[in-house]
Amino acid sequence: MNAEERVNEYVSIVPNLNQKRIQRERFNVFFHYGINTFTGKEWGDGKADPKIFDPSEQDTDQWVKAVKDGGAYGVILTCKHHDGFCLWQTKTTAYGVASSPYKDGKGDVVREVSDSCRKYGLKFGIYLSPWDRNSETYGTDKYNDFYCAQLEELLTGYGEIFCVWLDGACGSYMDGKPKQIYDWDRYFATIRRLAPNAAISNCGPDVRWVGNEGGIARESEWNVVPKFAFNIQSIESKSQQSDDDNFAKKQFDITLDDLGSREFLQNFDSFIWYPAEVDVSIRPGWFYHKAQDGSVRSLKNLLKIYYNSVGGNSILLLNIPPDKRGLLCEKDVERIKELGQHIKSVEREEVKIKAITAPKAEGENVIEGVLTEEYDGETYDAAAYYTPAKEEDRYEIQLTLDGVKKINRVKLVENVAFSQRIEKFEIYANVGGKDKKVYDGTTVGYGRIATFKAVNTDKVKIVLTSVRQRPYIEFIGVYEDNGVVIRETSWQRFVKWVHHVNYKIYINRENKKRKKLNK
Ligand code: FUL
Repeated sequence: MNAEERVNEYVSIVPNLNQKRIQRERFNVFFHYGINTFTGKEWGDGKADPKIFDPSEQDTDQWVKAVKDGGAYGVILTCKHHDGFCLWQTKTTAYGVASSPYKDGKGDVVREVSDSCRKYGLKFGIYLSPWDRNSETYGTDKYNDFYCAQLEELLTGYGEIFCVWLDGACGSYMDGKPKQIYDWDRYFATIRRLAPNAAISNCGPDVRWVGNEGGIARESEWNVVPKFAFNIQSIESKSQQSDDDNFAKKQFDITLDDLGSREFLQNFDSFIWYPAEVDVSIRPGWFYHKAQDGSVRSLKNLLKIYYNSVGGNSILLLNIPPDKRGLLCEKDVERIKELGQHIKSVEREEVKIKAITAPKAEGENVIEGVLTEEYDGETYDAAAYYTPAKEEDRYEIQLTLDGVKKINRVKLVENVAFSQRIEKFEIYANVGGKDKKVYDGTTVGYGRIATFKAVNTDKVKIVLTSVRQRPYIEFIGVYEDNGVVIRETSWQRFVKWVHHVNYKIYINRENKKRKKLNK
């Protein structure tokens, strides 16, 4: 492919409906809950006595109401973690709530959480760990039947499922068992058949793990990435069998700093739409530990994660673990409520735009279309958007605000039905008759919230300085200062720069190795 063919190829890649849905909603909550909640472990060995699962005050309404107030759209429950303990009434094993004293063995946590979700209007999703340290069949072919039977129970018994979160962990060696060969294709087919509207996340084809569990999204997050970004996960969890030359062929991994720039894509021939998800816990652990009550993330920290992920073209999955009582801890509830209040205040802070101008539009897709953020409830496509009639090197969009306002954020959304096109942009605020640059940005995709030091202005200019092809812009919003500025410190910028330089050195070395191998 020559350069032009390449760009044509990149912008032809667009999301499927499940991806569009989860990208629109963007913010979900994880509940890590199970036998580990009672043993205090993060990874159970599958041997803990089910009798210790005995929450005294379990109230899933409290969980779901709290996260709804927090601004989340859906929840994902660890129906079974690596220990194999099942939170639902399953026919596949006795290891689960049925053998616990909870509700005399008649309780069903999956039912309770999914019912609470329906009651409060949140979506419900499942986490079902493929790694199972309790199942006798683990490490054999039969385990794939067992796992699919569990999927079937969960996907047919609890109403609409919006997401199936597949964890790639596979630590058979820890229990002296043979390596389990997960039949991923069969798992995916089972999910598509029984829950066609569910996005398959993490080790699935719809949503990509961002590459860390610390709440950090890339500065430039791309949705169009090389196909390996998906394959490698399944390959990795199936492999590690021997140190053969297959290993040497694997030069790139999904945790790299850059997965989608033109420079990087040049190394590959096939591409997919694969949006990133940032999964992170509100506490140091995924499960509840009393000793961590003092380490709940601060609002400032959560906001940083929020602006980084939701404001940086990624999905956010924030974990809040219920405690031994079967309740979310008061501190966590308070924190998530504060986050929700912040998210909700954003609408009130949107500044009215008096006038907007941009290069001549193509047909009906006039610039005024970007002033509303509406989409069709079935196709999840934008109701209105702007696209310029001509291909140009740069595009300037001028906004006149309804009077002088103190602003500190600008939100940009691309219409991803036409892929992701913006590579670089700048934002200027007119101060004392002069344009002052307030932000230098890269990717936009299905959402970029540019945050900057508050400035008093009545005119804002957005300049797109590099695009793959003429842009399709769905929304532009300008927001008044709400006192929270989530900017990087110079130290953070420095650390990022060092990281970037290291990465460039790494890529160069890998490219050289690759060339050698190909010779
Ligand atoms: C990891 C697991 O090992 C952790 O326990 C947690 O569930 C996290 C979300 O995924 O792979």
